Amino acid sequence: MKRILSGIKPTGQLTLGNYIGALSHFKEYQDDSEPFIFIADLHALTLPIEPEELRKNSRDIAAFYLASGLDPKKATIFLQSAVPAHAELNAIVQNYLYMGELRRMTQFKDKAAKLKETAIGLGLFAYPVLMAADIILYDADEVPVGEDQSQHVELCRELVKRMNHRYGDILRMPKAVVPKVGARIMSLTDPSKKMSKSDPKGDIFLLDDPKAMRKKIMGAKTDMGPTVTLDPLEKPGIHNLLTIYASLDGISLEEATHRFDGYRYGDFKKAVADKLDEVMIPFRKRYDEIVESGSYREVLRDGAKRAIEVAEKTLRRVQEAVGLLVV
Ligand code: ATP
Ligand code: LTN
Repeated sequence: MKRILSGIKPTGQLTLGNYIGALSHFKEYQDDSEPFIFIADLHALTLPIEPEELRKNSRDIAAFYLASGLDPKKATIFLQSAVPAHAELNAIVQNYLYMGELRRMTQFKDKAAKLKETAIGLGLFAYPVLMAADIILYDADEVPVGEDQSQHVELCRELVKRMNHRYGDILRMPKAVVPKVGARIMSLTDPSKKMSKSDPKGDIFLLDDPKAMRKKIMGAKTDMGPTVTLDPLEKPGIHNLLTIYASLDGISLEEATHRFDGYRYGDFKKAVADKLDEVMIPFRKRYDEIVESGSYREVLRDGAKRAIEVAEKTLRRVQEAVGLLVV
């Protein structure tokens, strides 16, 4: 069966961008593939974070995975830090990726630009190395992610090519799968910037109450001209709202544009807010129930057991291939 792997790092409250670009797609694979879906908590340590916040964010992501419809009988859901093989494989594969390559990564450049040189941790620089280890460990065929992560998956492909060339075909070649609509949801206050949980201006958070979500949609920055048309360059704000609507409704951007052709901005925004209610209110209810019941704990424990079994096998294979003495 096809293997799927993806994760989200618990660096802050999840946004609508995380939901539309990544989270909402994971369940689509569980009937005909084998999804491994994890909480990238080691990755969350690459920037300073309070211990209590990290713990709460990790729990929230587990609950969001379940609330999104992932079924723990079909998908393996686990914490990255609960599977030691991630760190072990990281220690091996870091020798096959190069400083020049890592320095070119957009995410590193963006995050490092906000820090003093002396405050840039080694983990932030080496972030894509650990991410490559995550992917390789489960022999993933496909990695569903938002657009901003595809560069990291490309680098992982480069690593696989390199190691397979050197040691024979020991690793599966993964590929990034980016959604056709909604791979890059933009900030509602500045549609030239990605909606991002670490830069919360213009974000909709999955834990916002419905009133707050509506207010943010109604106040979203729009563009010149009174009515809805599809024009990503001249009307980036409207384009973003059309993308949000289309993704939540499961239709194409063209269909959404057709549906709102000639609508005034206010009426269109109201329809987007209504659609958001329709999807988010039941989602939030499921999340509350899962957190309340604590059922995510057992899911994570069982998931880690299953993940360890699979990951250990790949780790052995790589250890043997590179010449470590396995006894
Ligand atoms: P941070 O701000 O901490 O860097 P983030 O909000 O960019 O975080 P990640 O944890 O890096 O979120 O991403 C989790 C998943 O959500 C990834 O697959 C990523 O590509 C996707 N994603 C993040 N932001 C967006 C967005 N604005 N639109 C679509 N997908 C997104
Ligand atoms: N970098 C990802 C999280 C992540 C990931 C992965 C995604 C860590 N390891 C492996 C897919 C595959 C992010 O969401 N920023």
